[in-house]
Amino acid sequence: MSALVEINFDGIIGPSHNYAGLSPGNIASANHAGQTAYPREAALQGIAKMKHNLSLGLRQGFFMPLDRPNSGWLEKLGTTVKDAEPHLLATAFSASSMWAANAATVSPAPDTYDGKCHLTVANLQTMPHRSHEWPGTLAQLKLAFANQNHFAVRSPIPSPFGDEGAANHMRLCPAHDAAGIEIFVFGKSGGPFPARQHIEASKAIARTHGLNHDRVIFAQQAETAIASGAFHNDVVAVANERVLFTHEQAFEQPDALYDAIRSHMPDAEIIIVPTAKVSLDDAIKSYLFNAQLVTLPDEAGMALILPTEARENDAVWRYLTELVSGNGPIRRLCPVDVRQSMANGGGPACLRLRVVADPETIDPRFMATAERLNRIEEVVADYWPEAIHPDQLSAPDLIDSIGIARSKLLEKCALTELEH
Ligand code: SUG
Repeated sequence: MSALVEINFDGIIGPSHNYAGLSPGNIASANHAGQTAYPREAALQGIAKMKHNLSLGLRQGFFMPLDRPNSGWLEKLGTTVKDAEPHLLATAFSASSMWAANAATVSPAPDTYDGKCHLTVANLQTMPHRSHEWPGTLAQLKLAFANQNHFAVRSPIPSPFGDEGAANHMRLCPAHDAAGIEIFVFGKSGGPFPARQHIEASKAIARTHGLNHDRVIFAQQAETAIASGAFHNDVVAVANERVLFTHEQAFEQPDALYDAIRSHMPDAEIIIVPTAKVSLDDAIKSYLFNAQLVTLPDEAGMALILPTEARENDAVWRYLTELVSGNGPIRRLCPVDVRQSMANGGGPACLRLRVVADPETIDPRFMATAERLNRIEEVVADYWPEAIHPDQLSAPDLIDSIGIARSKLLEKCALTELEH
């Protein structure tokens, strides 16, 4: 018998972390464009979040940062790290694979026709700096989930259908190891910002993962939400087991979605945060929904692992404090400091990919323990650049130090086969 549990795989924040303003429609990325970033501090914040979650009794894994700047990608464009125009160099440099919620869409084994956990690597084709992530991500997924009795790791959905992975996918289930309902959230083009998740990609994933038609829902993201800066659905909604926690303005046709959920799962609990209490702008600024909504193993109830920014917003904190003081399923608030990632639009939930699996079936090199995180922390403290300003990206010393930093980490984690 295998024991299926939820494991959160966080992207370790890479040594090339910087603020280049590469994501139109992502307000934090635009607002911080051109500022100095602190990769060492960023990665330490990410590791502290993983340690925090381990201390709650949650299972934790991680992914390695990708090789940046991506010289192979620049080569395909007929240029080199030395000669690339600044905008292309920034595009090749991005540490955006840290946001592992965009690595893949995951359908756990109890939901699929063949009883395997299916993972489709996201093509991320809408944003140029993210479009070249998938080969590096796929290489890691193939290693981590190499056990073909339990996993099917799938190639990306072909162009032109944009797919951004788990950030636009939610699962409701009585318990993680039981069959669930999978909700695919897509956007429609035509607004001021790109709609990154295309319905054709979502439908293709539901088909290729072999999901039962009767347990799949497709829901359109509200156009106002995308226009206000919710470039992924996980900025305005999050689900865990039988709970959906959502902003009132997250979906284009919210009532139809709630009805569909209730008809599939009568005991689903839908917590709708009204605009009158938390405006869409406050929700997007504070990232209260970009929380990890987790079931606490040792306590009754669930916790929200939220960014500290949620505590700093009065309306948001008032709402949340009230929420956890009631008798609802969410009982605990755990603010974590991931400010360096937040400044590029990535909260606690963006930094992780949820996989429901038996930990014994996963390559142990990707699984976290407090001790392994300490060792990773040492590499980060010794080798990650302290600061990067976007004007510095062509500096040869910086490029060398980023390469060395990643190699040291791969060595420490015995993952040198991911070197190139
Ligand atoms: O794709 N930011 C990422 C943030 C991703 C957040 N993920 C989830 N919501 N799941 C993005 O927009 C900014 C990079 C820059 O501007 O340098 C960036 O890519």
